[in-house]
Amino acid sequence: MEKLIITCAISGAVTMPVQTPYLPLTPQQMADEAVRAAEAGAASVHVHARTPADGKPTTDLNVYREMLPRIKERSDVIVNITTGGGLGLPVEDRIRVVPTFKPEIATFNMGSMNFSIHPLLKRYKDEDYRYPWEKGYIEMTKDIIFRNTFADLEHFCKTMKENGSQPECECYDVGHIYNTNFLIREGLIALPAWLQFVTGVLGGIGSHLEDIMYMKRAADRLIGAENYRWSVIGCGYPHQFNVATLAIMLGGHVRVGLEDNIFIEKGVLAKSNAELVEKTVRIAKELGRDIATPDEARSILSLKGKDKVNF
Ligand code: KMH
Ligand code: ZN
Repeated sequence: MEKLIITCAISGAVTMPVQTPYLPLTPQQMADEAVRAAEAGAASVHVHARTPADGKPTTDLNVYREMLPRIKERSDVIVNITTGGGLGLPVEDRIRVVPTFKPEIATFNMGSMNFSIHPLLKRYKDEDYRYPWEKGYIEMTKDIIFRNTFADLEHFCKTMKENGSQPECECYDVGHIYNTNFLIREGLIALPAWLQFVTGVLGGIGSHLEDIMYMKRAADRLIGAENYRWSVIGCGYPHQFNVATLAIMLGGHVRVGLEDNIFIEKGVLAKSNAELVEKTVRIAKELGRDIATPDEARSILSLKGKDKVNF
């Protein structure tokens, strides 16, 4: 079996500061967490930007300028930048990271959808929130559409192609695999494609093992098993580790990290992203799957290399 590529999603835009004090919010904290996750075994780190003063999701390129070089100078890890940005952020602002920083990988969200975190509201009282923006942001997600129209998809993947960035096709449901296949047939996504099955988002498919098998079977049938590689995200606990274990067994790859799950064990907060990576490495080792280094992951995914990014 191919060595296991572990991606660590460091902070994201849907984990709220109220949920865990361990969520990195500033460029320095994110860079430190990214380097530690890489030392623990992540070949790739997935990053978003947040306003340093209050941790609110942003597409401000200056925040990335503070973060990206701090990762690159201390680690060989692959840096995968979001083009999802944050919920409610404009499409034009989301894609600017690609021509600006020319990353080795960027996320590519495969369709418009409801993407909501509003059930979090029930868990917290007003006095629990650490920052004034948090409650309104969570409320807003009940009534927005995470926009990724076909025109957006075409614009995003053309921009990624022009900048040598590998699109990571985020598939939140089976229809997104059909969309990915459509863009492959249109010649807009090169083969082998890199798919991320994103499970457990409210608005998308669940994280049951049957869901993962269904996604994989659909991709095998449509795209062809030899024409794509896949990784899986399970949002929340214990899904993050359950779906990771399945992927490890099936020859897929995995994403873990505080963007998707804040618990290391039932009811116990992970104190860092590295802790989540370490647990994944332990599971993989128990199951006899070797872990890919960043350079091994670059070769598996045919990436252009760290020297060709623009940061
Ligand atoms: N927050 C994840 C569920 C992106 O950044 O473009 C999805 C994600 C997508 O990571
Ligand atoms: Zn993300």
